[in-house]
Amino acid sequence: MPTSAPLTLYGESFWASPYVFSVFVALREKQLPFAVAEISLAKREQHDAAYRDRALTGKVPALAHGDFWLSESSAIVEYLDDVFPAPAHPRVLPAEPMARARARQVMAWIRSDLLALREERPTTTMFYERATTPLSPAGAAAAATLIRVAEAIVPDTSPHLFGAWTIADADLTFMLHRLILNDHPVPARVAEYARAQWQRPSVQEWVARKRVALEPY
Ligand SMILES: N[C@@H](CCC(=O)N[C@@H](CS)C(=O)NCC(=O)O)C(=O)O
Repeated sequence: MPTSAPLTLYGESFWASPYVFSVFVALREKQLPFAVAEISLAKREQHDAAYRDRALTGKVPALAHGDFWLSESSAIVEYLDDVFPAPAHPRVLPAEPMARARARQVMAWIRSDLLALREERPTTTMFYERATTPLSPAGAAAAATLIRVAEAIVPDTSPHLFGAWTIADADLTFMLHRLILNDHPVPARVAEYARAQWQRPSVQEWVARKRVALEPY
């Protein structure tokens, strides 16, 4: 695949998916030109054979690079760093192996744990109406775990987890904003880290996006 082949990010119409967010930010940070195609989850377009058979999983995001299709957001992020390497394209994962492993750990954990928090503070409460019900004991426990881990890994002396910005900063910040935007108390140092990360231009481009009215999906 020539690296100059066109890139298309398949996202969803409400611009609320944390996984599409991660790939969108990675593409922007790598300064790659790309098109966006919106799949309507409300119309269940992710299950249309034309999309599903290429994306394999029938989920968003998928990235098409020419005729090569890839889904799973963290696989896409790693592909982008492999195929569009530094210094021509800024890295989105740390260069140093232990830091890179830690970044992947944070990303895998965010994608696989904290289910109650993801369910009770869905991303629609970040970009549409705020949550109206308190967290259940399971949701509160997940929030406490997120805060404990963030307190352990957010450094005192740097605005980023690994010296320079990486996509793990964006993913952790997105997860923390499920709490922050819904007025859940977050310790000052972690809140300050997340609020500063939220101002990053690639992140703000996503946040400030004009969104269509929310439909059930
Ligand atoms: N592990 C996947 C998760 C992707 C995912 O769950 N995407 C959701 C949108 S946030 C989706 O496509 N849902 C539609 C469905 O499951 O039918 C990734 O990291 O890309």
